[in-house]
Amino acid sequence: MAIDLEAKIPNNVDLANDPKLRRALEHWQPKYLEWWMETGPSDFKSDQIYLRTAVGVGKGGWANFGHVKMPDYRWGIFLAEPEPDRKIHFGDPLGKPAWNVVPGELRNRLRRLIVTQGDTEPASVEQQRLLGHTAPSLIDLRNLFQVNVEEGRHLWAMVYLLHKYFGADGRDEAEDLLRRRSGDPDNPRILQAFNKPIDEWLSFFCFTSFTDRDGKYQLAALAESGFDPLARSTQFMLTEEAHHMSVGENGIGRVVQRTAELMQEGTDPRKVGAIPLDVIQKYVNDWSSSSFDLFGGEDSSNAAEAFACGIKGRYREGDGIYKDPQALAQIYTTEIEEGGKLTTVEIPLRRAMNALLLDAYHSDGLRIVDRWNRVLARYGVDQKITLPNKRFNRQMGIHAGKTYDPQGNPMSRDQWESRKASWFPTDEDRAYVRSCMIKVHERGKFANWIAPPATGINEQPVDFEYVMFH
Ligand code: BYC
Repeated sequence: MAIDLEAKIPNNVDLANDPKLRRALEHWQPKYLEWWMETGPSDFKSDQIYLRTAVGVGKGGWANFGHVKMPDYRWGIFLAEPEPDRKIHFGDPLGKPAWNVVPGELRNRLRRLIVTQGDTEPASVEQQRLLGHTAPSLIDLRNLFQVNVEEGRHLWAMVYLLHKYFGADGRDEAEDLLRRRSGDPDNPRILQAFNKPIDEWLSFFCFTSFTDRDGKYQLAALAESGFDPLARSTQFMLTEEAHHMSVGENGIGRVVQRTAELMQEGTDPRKVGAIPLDVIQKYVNDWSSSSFDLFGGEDSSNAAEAFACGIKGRYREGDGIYKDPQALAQIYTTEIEEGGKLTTVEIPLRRAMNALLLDAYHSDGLRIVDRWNRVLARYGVDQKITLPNKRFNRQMGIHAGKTYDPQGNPMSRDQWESRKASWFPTDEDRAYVRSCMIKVHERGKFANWIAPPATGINEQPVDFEYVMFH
């Protein structure tokens, strides 16, 4: 499908030849901009930010880079190229042609998944709205805004599906996506981690490391969908998502590097406004465990239904890595605390789809923590950052209400309460981290709590003018 970049809404979905849909989306567009102005990044609206804008879906050269004012960003609708004669490759409809319309009986279930996915996008922008004021450098400020505008584009991706395929209900849902607010007690965002405040950069980097990574795994599962427009939307979103996770992974890596440099030279990080390793560990514990909850329950009839009816697959299902694409008559085993000890439980595989996705995510988390630990080793620091066990601090699923230490060992509620302050940021830790957040707007300069990145953006130097203030 040709890409129309000149249209009011850039797109490759032939909006020009669908006047009803085009009008509906053009009606939603000013409301979206109003939402952006009200709850998007506070200030910086007249500054020129060096941003990447999606302009196509091809493998090479799908984006342009240039200085843009954020409210002028060209938010568009882009679906990956269709695969001719695509067949559903898992669940009960295995081998049937992929759907290009929503099967009536799947309507509610699909809409719920699309709305839940869509809701996380504006939520994250709202959570991060004040961070620009304390950015540790120009390149970090630019990366924050890049993540923000692309989360806005991901909202567009889901709103397109709601408008195109779900009639009046879809249009209502699209309006509601702009009405809910992160952290609002009366009208919060749907998933819990998207209501947590992010008011300093250590949380931002943990969020982009761990919560955006949930995004990667959920989008990858939806990219397998038998509902082809959802599969193609999420496939393209994954292209953009990779940068968001690298902002987090490299961001924490740079914080760890700065702390390690100071430790190597014998300076206490706390004396010079940098972040001690034990505080970094507490933030990792907090954000990773609340991201585990985003996978839903390990034993879930919702997940079983979504798999059975062909709308949400397993991670890399299409690569043919699973023996049985229908996941019938197989058992998933895991361990749960019973009477103070770990006991093995068996879950029919289809009901364990969320647990399987969490397993893949957790292994990926171990990989990034390992990367941070290699930085520590390079500076001769013999401490390590650890990723908590999947059972730790769970509010959703089979472990909710139970108490485990970060290694996953069961413990009593009293023991847990008495150790809590050593695992999670205390009020003092949070106040200290906030006190380190000092804005740096000079080209090529960095706050003292974070090392410069190894490279710049789009082959520009690290000291490039990533933000031009008006
Ligand atoms: N908080 O059967 P269950 C991203 C609800 S992040 C609150 O155990 P299910 C991004 C659940 O809705 C990726 N409620 O689990 C990252 C259900 O409610 P109903 C976002 C929760 O339904 C950074 C009930 O509990 N995408 O893209 O199989 C920046 C029982 O649930 C939570 C998606 O999530 C929770 N943590 O799975 C920007 C993909 N967990 O229906 C963006 C779409 C569960 O009984 N969503 N509940 O009222 C899904 O696939 C599923 O909705 C979930 C839950 C995986 C979230």
